[in-house]
Amino acid sequence: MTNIIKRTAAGLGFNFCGIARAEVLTEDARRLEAWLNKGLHGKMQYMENYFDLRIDPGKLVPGAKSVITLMMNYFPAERQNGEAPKIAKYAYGSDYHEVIREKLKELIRLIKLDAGDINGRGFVDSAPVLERTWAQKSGLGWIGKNGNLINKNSGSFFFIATLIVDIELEYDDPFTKDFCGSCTRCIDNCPTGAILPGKVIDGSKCISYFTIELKDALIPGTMKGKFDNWMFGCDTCQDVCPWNRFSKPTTEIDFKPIDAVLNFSNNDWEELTEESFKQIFKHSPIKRTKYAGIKRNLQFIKTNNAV
Ligand code: B12
Ligand code: SF4
Ligand code: SF4
Repeated sequence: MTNIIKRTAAGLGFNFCGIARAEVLTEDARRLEAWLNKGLHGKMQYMENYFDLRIDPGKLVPGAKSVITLMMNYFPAERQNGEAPKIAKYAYGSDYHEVIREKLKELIRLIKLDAGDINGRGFVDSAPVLERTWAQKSGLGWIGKNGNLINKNSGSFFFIATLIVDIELEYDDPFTKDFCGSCTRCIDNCPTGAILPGKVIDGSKCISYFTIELKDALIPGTMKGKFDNWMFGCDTCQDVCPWNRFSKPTTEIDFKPIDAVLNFSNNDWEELTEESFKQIFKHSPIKRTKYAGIKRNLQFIKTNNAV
C-alpha cells in the first residue's frame, strides 16, 4: 500500500510524499502554546481554535494510524513586471486550495480501490494541522530559521498537504539534520524583523499577515516604510535563502502565472475596478483579501514606501 500511495501521489503531480506514524505532537504542543501565549498570531483568532485537533491527528480522523504528507512545487518560471506592487509567488497561479483539494480527493478515491473502505481525510492549509511539523516528521526536509520547511534538493517554494488515514503504512525516518548552519540571511533581510531566534516567526509582524490575514481597514503606522513594495504576501525570507537556488519551475499547469499577475503595471492595479477584480481573480489566492484589502495594501505601500 505504501508503494501504491507514493506512486499514485507522484502520478497526480505531487513532487514529494512522506509518511509518518500518527501520534500526539507533544513537543509541538509546547511550541504552539508558547507562540499563542506570546500573541505571535496577532489577530489570526482562528489559530486559537481547535488546539486539541491541531496536535492530535486522532481527533481529526478517528483511529488515525498514518499521516501522509504531500508537497507540490509552485516556483514559477516567470516573474512579475518589475515596477508593479509585489505579489508572493505562491499566488501567481490558480488557488492552491482548489487545485490540491481536487488532487487529494482523487488520491483517496484511488487508494480506496486497493485498500478497501478506509477512513481518510485530506487537508491543505486551512485545517487545524501542523503541516510543516508533519513534513519534517515524514523526512521531507528541515524547518529553517525562516520557519519554512526546506527540502535539501529543491528548496522551500512548496505547498504542503496532508492525508490522515486509519491504516498502518511503512514510515519514513524523520528529517533530523538542519542545514541552516551559521547562515542568518533570512533574519538579516526580513523587512519587518518578524523572524525571532529559535525558528519562531512573529506572525503579527509578518508582511504576509498584514497584507493577507489582517482584516482591519488600516495597516498600523508602525509598519510605515517597511513593506518593500509587497502588496500581497512576502517572499523575502525565501528569496534570500541559499537553498532556493535549487528551485526549479513548477510543471503544474494550474500554477502557471495568470496574465494579470505578470503584466499588470502599477497603474493597472490603481485603476482596477471591483467588478474586474472579482472576475480576474476568481480562481486566484489573491481573492482572499477581497477588493478592499488590495486597495488598502496599495494605498499603504504608495504612501508609506518612502520612510
Ligand atoms: C498561520 C500561518 C501563517 C501566518 C503565521 C506564520 C507562522 N510561521 O506560523 C502568516 C500569515 C504570517 C503566514 C505566512 C506565510 N506562510 Co503560512 N501558514 C500558516 C498556517 C495556516 C498555520 C501555521 C501554524 O500552525 N503556525 C503556528 C506556528 C507555531 O507553527 P509553525 O510555524 O508551523 O511551527 C511549527 C513547526 O515549524 C515546529 N517547529 C518549529 N521549530 C521547530 C524546530 C524543530 C527542531 C522541530 C522538529 C519543529 C519545529 O513547531 C511549530 C509548532 O508546532 C500554515 C498551514 C498549516 N495548517 O500548517 C501555513 C503555511 C505554514 N504557510 C505557508 C506559506 C507558503 C507562507 C508564506 C511563505 C506565504 C507568503 N509568501 O507570503 C509566509 C511565510 C512566513 C514565514 N516565514 O513563516 C506554507 C509553508 C510551506 C513551507 N514550505 O513551509 C504553509 C504550510 C501552507 C501550505 N499548506 O502550504 N502563514
Ligand atoms: S515573509 Fe517577509 S515579513 Fe514575513 S517573515 Fe518572511 S521576510 Fe519577514
Ligand atoms: S536563509 Fe539561511 S538561515 Fe534562513 S532558512 Fe535559509 S539557510 Fe536557513
